[in-house]
Formats: sequence, C-alpha cells, structure tokens
Amino acid sequence: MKKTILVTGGTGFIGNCFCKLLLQERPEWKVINIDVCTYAANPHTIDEELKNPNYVFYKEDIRDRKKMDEIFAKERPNIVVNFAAESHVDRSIKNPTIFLETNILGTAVLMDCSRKYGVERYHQVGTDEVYGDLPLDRKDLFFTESTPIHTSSPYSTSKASADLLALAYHRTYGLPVTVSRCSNNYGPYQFPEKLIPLMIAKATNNEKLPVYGQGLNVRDWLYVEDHCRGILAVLEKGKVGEVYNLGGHNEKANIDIVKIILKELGKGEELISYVADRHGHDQRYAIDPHKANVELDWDPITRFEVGIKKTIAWYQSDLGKKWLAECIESEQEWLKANYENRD
Ligand code: NAD
Ligand code: TDX
Repeated sequence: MKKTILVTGGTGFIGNCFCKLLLQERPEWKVINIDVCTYAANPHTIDEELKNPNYVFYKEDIRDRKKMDEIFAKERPNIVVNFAAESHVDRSIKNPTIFLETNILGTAVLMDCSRKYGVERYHQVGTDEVYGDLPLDRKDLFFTESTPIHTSSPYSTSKASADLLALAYHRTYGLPVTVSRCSNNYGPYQFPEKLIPLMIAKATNNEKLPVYGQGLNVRDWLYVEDHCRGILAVLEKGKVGEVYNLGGHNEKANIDIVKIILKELGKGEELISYVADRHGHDQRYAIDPHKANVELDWDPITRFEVGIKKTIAWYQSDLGKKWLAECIESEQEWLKANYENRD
C-alpha cells in the first residue's frame, strides 16, 4: 500500500540507511527526509537518494515549529520516524544545551505536528544508553525493556527524556507511538567522531588511536542495516505504546575493536594510545532482544566478522575515502577540543 513516511535526520548515519532501505524495499512509498544538516551530516551522503523521484529532502530544523507545521500540512505523512538528534556522548559532555533543545524540544515539536495532522504512527528512535550501564563482571545481566531508566551523560538523559515524552504523548493524547532502543551501530557513512570510523581514519593515516581509559568498556555492536530492518519491523508488526530493544548479540571490548581494525588494515598495535577516560564512562551495554525476536520476528543477520570487513572496505573505497576526508576537514576544531593534551 502506498504510504508517505517522514524521516527526520535522514542525512545522518542511520537515518540515511533507513531511507535507502525504504526506497529499495518499499518502492511504492514516498520518503520525506527533514534534516538541518549539522556538522554530523555530510551533504554528499544523500547524493544517490536525491535522484529517486520517490524521495524529497527538506533542509530544515525539527525545532522550527512553523516550518514543521508547513511540511506536515503539505506532505500529510502517514508515518513519522524521528532519527534527528545530537548523537555524540563526548560532545554532550562539553555542551549539553543543544542536546536538550534538539533531542527533547525537537521531539515535542514533531509529536505536536503528528497529533495535529493525525499520523498513523510516530516512531521514536532511542538508545540502550537510557538504561545506564552494566558491570563488566556480570555477563549474565542484559538490558530488557523493563530495565529502569538510569542515565549517565547529558546525551543519554536527553534521549531518555524524549522516549518518556513520546510514551506520555501516547498515554495522554492517544498518539500512536512506538519506541525502539538500540545498541551501538556500525557501518558505512558513520561520522568519524564515533569509535569505529574514527579509528579507521586514524589508522589509515598512521596517526595514534586514542583509546579511553584501559579500553575495557564493552559495547554491543549492531550492523546499521540490521537496525534499520528492526525499525521497519516495529512499524509494520509492533504494538502501539510499546518499547522494543534492538541489539546485536555482539559484545566487544573497545580495545578488541581497535585491534581488529588495525589487523584488517595491516597496521601495528604501536599506534594505540591510551588516553584520559571519558567522564562518567558507561562500562558495558548489552541488549536482550528477546521481545523483538518473538513479537517482530527480528534478528540481526550480519555477523560482526562480515560487517566490520564490509565497513572497512567502504571507508577504503574511493567514495568512502572522499566522504571521510570531507568529514575530517569539517571536524578539526572538535578533534582539537576533545583530544589535544588528553594523554
Ligand atoms: P548522526 O549524528 O549521524 O545523525 C543525526 C542527524 O540528525 C544528522 O544528519 C543531523 O544533521 C540531524 N539533525 C541534528 N539536529 C537536527 C535538527 N535540529 N533538525 C533536523 N535535523 C537535525 O546520528 P546517528 O548515529 O545516525 O543516530 C540517529 C539516531 O539514532 C539518533 O536519534 C541517535 O540517538 C540514535 N541512536 C544511534 C546509535 C548509534 O550507534 N549511532 C545507537 C542507538 C541510537
Ligand atoms: O576516541 C574514542 N575513544 C574511545 O575509546 C571514542 C570516540 C570512543 N571511545 C570509546 C567510548 C565508548 O566506550 O568507544 C566506545 C564507543 O564510543 P562512541 O562511538 O562515542 O559510542 P557510545 O558512547 O557507546 O555511544 C554510541 O552508542 C549509543 C552512539 O554514539 C550513540 O549515539 C548511541 O546512542
């Protein structure tokens, strides 16, 4: 059936992958991308999508209530999926305010428009970071949908606030909301402020790889396409008012990720540099995706060994190299602010 789906943050890493998936697998749908293009959005990310007649792009800010109202009035979306966010934990530690403005107030604007124009589904893209962290020595513990919210950083707090607001809009106003909470994504087109693309970029240029603390913190890595398939499954099979955890069943310590990247690129471990730890650094994330598996028939299908090779190969391709160089050029100030004198 023909649908109009409005995706916010569709020029970013996961939002763009989701648009690609929709254009490929739901060719009868019209895909609207609203993205203001912050530092985290390389405009070339959507070069291919812009050629597709079913794809429309608005370079606008989700906090701009008037503009959002105009777009909703014109496009009358059936479905809204909100990816737009400030997404980097380290930046939230340096400057929390923009995280509150975009991640909380921007979400409220989108939900107000969704109510006004009667969307069939509003989906909030959330993160496992809202559950806080798990201890490293309790491998038996996992985040479930009923794990209490217990945030550590301004980023995760802003994301938890957005999730709670979305669920409140469901209960109070009857807005048909779903929420997904996902573990760490990796794949092509991820901005090189995040661990995997940053380390690929540094290793390629024979620069030091800055590992926080002792590199023992554990993340549960999920290939970005698997995450996007999970969101589509929530839209099509999920129950309104429910939260779904989407995880990779793929826990790795940061130092092991860094060593895998170095090995894959044929570089030596002498490039590793242990630097001062992140403030409030979460120890371990690990999702129990049982509910999504049973209710949505969703399971991640990309094995990490395959996904990481595909990811590195993309960053080494002509397109990937050019894209990465453009991003690195635009983030010099951040790299200086976060890493200079950190040893
Ligand atoms: P990203 O930083 O790559 O992309 C975010 C996009 O949102 C960018 O294109 C940016 O320009 C846009 N944006 C930011 N502020 C905006 C505004 N005010 N108006 C319009 N657009 C705006 O982030 P990502 O990694 O693709 O994450 C997407 C979503 O998934 C986020 O909500 C994030 O919290 C969540 N998430 C990410 C991960 C992960 O591992 N990357 C894991 C779990 C959840
Ligand atoms: O230079 C670095 N060195 C380092 O050791 C960077 C950038 C990170 N790290 C560590 C910190 C984390 O333990 O690597 C791990 C991963 O860091 P990030 O890539 O910044 O991700 P994380 O903080 O785990 O948050 C991510 O997953 C959940 C995303 O950025 C969030 O948007 C998502 O919600």
